[in-house]
Amino acid sequence: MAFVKLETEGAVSVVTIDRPKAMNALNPEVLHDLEAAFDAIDQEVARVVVLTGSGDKSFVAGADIAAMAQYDEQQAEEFGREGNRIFRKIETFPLPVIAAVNGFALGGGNELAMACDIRYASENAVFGQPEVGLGITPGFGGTQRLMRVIGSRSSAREIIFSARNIKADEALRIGLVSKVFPVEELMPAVMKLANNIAKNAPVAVRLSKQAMNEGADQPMAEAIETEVAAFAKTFTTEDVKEGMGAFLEKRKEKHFKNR
Ligand code: CO8
Repeated sequence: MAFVKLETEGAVSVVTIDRPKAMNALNPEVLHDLEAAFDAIDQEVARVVVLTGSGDKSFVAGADIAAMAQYDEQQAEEFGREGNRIFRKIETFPLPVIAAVNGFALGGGNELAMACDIRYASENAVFGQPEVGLGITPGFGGTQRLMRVIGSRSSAREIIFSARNIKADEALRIGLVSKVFPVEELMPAVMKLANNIAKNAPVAVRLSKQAMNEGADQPMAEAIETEVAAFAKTFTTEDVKEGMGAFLEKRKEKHFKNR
């Protein structure tokens, strides 16, 4: 993996897109390495994944414009399909994925962050979908996820049609990110959140993610059934006995077994 690093710190796997000379822009090789990194995560060990960009300027500055400039319609379709497949894989990855947005998150960068479960950003982060200014549409999920993430058709259209940049404070206000931190505090805050999530019952966390993902695309009556099924399934685990047992015994220490 020349363009993506995978490190595991305790229960947290950190995936870092590492192409700083091009602001971590995504070309087919970077996308391939990104998928390989997620495939390499040991889900028996890791409980949470953190996704970030190397350097202190950019999370991901989008798809690689120099590469795309050469594409014909068929190549564009292939690249768009491949990027969407990999981003959907991240969105539906069994473990929670936290984006640590440490700088530019433009085009495919914002789309990648939106495929993650939670976004924390540094104060210097800049978001946006600049595609229409380049003569293209968002192609890695932006036309679909931005509206779903911020919950406003008007704002999603305003952002995509205007191609304007969004600073971290506005991203926080519109719900594109959950929290904003001074640059040096971003990774410690993300790791703290990741470790807090990792302390909880892993099967329950995974089923919660699955239910939220599946339910988002279902009519409410079906979505409620999705939740009921997930909830019932947790009662087949050993960890439900540990979690509730610890409460009833007034015990702070919990030892979840991931089963
Ligand atoms: N692609 C390729 N190279 C890039 C990209 C990019 N997206 N972003 C930055 N780089 C390169 C620059 O070309 C430059 O390279 P070099 O040193 O060789 O000239 C290097 O990174 C450093 O960049 P800058 O000198 O421009 O650094 P600045 O700090 O001045 O500016 C910016 C940083 C604001 C991030 C600026 O580089 C920029 O505007 N980049 C482009 C951002 C953009 O428009 N992104 C959206 C791309 S389109 C997209 O993502 C569509 C996704 C769906 C694709 C579906 C395909 C079918």
